[in-house]
Amino acid sequence: MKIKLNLCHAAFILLTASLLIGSGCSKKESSSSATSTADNSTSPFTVSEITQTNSGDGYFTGSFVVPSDGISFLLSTHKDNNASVAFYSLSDPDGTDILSSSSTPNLNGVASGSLGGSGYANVLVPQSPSFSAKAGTWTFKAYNNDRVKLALRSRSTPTSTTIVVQPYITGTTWAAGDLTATLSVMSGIYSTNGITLTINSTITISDSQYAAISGTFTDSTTSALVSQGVTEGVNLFFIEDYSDSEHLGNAAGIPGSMGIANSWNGVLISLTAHVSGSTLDAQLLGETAAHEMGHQLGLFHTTEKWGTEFDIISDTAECAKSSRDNNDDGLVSAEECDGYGANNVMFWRPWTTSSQSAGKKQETLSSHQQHVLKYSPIAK
Ligand SMILES: [Ca+2]
Ligand SMILES: [Ca+2]
Repeated sequence: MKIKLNLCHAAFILLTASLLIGSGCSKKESSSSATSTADNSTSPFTVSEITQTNSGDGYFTGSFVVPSDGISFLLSTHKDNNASVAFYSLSDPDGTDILSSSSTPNLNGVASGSLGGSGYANVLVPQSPSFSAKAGTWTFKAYNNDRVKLALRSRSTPTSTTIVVQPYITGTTWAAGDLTATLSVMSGIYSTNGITLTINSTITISDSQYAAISGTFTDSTTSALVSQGVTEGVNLFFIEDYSDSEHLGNAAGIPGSMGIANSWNGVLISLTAHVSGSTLDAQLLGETAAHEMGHQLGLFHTTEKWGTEFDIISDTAECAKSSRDNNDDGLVSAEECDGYGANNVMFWRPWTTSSQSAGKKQETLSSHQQHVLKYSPIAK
């Protein structure tokens, strides 16, 4: 079954297990690198490393200031050997820990920075309109890591929004020109939802080792490919195929990394999975690219496959298994969710081929989903 893989899916299922994060992500105490924090006043988008202090209780603490014209930030923790990393807390200038389950609202068990990740985890503010990058001093407590970085956006106002997109293509079956129609579909989807994409020329990566790669971002070959991505936009890697799975595409996180050249700075999309006859299905491929980019910028599936888990966005429809799984197979298909979010870019599964032929599409983003994208640190 080809689905749009949500890499944080497994973590999502283990929502309750996240309560065990203290032990599950326990780290040996060691010194952490400390470098000076960059001056955030000079540019509307900055990435800086935050000085941390070993608090002596197994955690590392740090703080950063969101200026009065701050719009959004992505706080990330890194471990170069890909050991597990996470934040214990992240408190806003009012002292509210947005990673605590007792705060309202909170990202407990939602953000990878709360659940923990292998080598990389983050917290995005805002990941829904319920959050905002409040001006003032934010403080965090992190588990052992090699560094904590802050990507901060300020100054520009999110009334009109532009996002830079850098496509790449691997393998020898398809060429950059074969993506023209696909990128046009993708651009149209975002434009319809109030966001202008600046799509750079597709870069061809001909090295044969990148034709078919693992969908795991910590895999050394996948890491070497994704780390080539630009730092000023979202990187789309149209790979010939996956070597270890049959997905349409997958993102490096929800969100992935922004503004840092690393293993999580992009999404993978399989060309083989989108072949129709002797050509690429530009509509479906464009929808998949739009979907994976949505993940990379922080959007969850509106409804997960079993119809029992939903996104944190209040104005997207939910398609509940209890009322919509008409064929009792334990899954909620696009057809079963017609009118309940199946048209959304972030629905978990595409329409069937026959529905697509009948004109069914997934091109809609809700007002609140658009808010998350318009406030994205990587947007302008
Ligand atoms: Ca929702
Ligand atoms: Ca079903």
